[in-house]
Amino acid sequence: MTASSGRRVLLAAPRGYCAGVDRAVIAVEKALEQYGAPIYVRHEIVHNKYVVQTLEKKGAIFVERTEEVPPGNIVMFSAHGVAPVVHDEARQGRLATIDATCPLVTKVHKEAVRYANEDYDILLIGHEGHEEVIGTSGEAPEHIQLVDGPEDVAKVTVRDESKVVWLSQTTLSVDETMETVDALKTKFPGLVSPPSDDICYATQNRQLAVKQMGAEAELVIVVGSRNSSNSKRLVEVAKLAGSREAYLVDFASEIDEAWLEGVTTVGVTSGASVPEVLVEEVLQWLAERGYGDVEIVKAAEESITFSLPKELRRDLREEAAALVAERGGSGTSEA
Ligand code: 10D
Ligand code: SF4
Repeated sequence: MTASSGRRVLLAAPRGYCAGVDRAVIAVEKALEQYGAPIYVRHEIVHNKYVVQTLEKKGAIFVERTEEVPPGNIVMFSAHGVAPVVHDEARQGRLATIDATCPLVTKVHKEAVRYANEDYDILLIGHEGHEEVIGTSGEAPEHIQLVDGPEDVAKVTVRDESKVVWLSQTTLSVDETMETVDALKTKFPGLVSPPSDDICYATQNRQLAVKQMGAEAELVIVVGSRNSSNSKRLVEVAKLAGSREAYLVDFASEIDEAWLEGVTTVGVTSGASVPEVLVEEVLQWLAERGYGDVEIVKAAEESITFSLPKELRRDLREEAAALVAERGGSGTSEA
């Protein structure tokens, strides 16, 4: 098949790793280098199957609960953030900690604490059960209620309509969130907005790029894992932007040849937790089927970076050993 067949790929830019994911993945690698295996990670460091499998091979052990980590070890908190109670659990379990929470998630935690201290009712727009929402809600459980989309607005009740603020998860659909906010504002005209966007720059930019390609691409392939909120949103945004079909795949091997029937233009993008090597494999797969002509659809420039968690500058193995020794070194957890 030649390029003259008109078959082509529109490749979104930006796509893939955001600054928070890059920082978190490097933090696990550095911790393994500095302290040696095992490094325990509470929850998937980022929601990507390939990243988790690769880090497991290097000596990371992923657990869902702090109590699963034996005393005297190092545990890292994932980029999605944790509730304060999780820091308490780690102390109780005599664990040295590294916090890989994305600074933009921490920003939302701080907003939640500030509004809770001012006794606001906080309406947190986000997806029920998502790790980030669990962490943010844990900052002020008595003040925060979850609003999981516009259809949830009807059931929201507040103590004082003049003291209500909305905050959000960082990886939501921008358009759907604005729908939810509009519905909340109709119900509570005095609703206060967060001081700056909670949906982060990376989520917004990846959605913008997909919107730009959605009108032209009959098919959009989003590389990302099933549990990745921001990756799933890209599929929804592609369909709303006009793409006939949009699919989420972890690996090129999951693409179905039948998806290409009657398709001239394929859009390709990836979620914020997806390494570029997985996109390259998808591009290679498409090129082998006549879609070798690749055009970049650029929606934004990104240059933001975050410094690594400060705990990586300390001797955490020594700290973890001291935590066990100071309480008698029995090796049993009090948590
Ligand atoms: O599910 P998600 O989109 O929140 O997480 P993922 O790990 O896929 O992407 C990075 C986003 C983070 C850590 C939340 F800010
Ligand atoms: Fe941080 Fe945004 Fe990346 Fe989440 S998606 S880790 S908030 S930069």
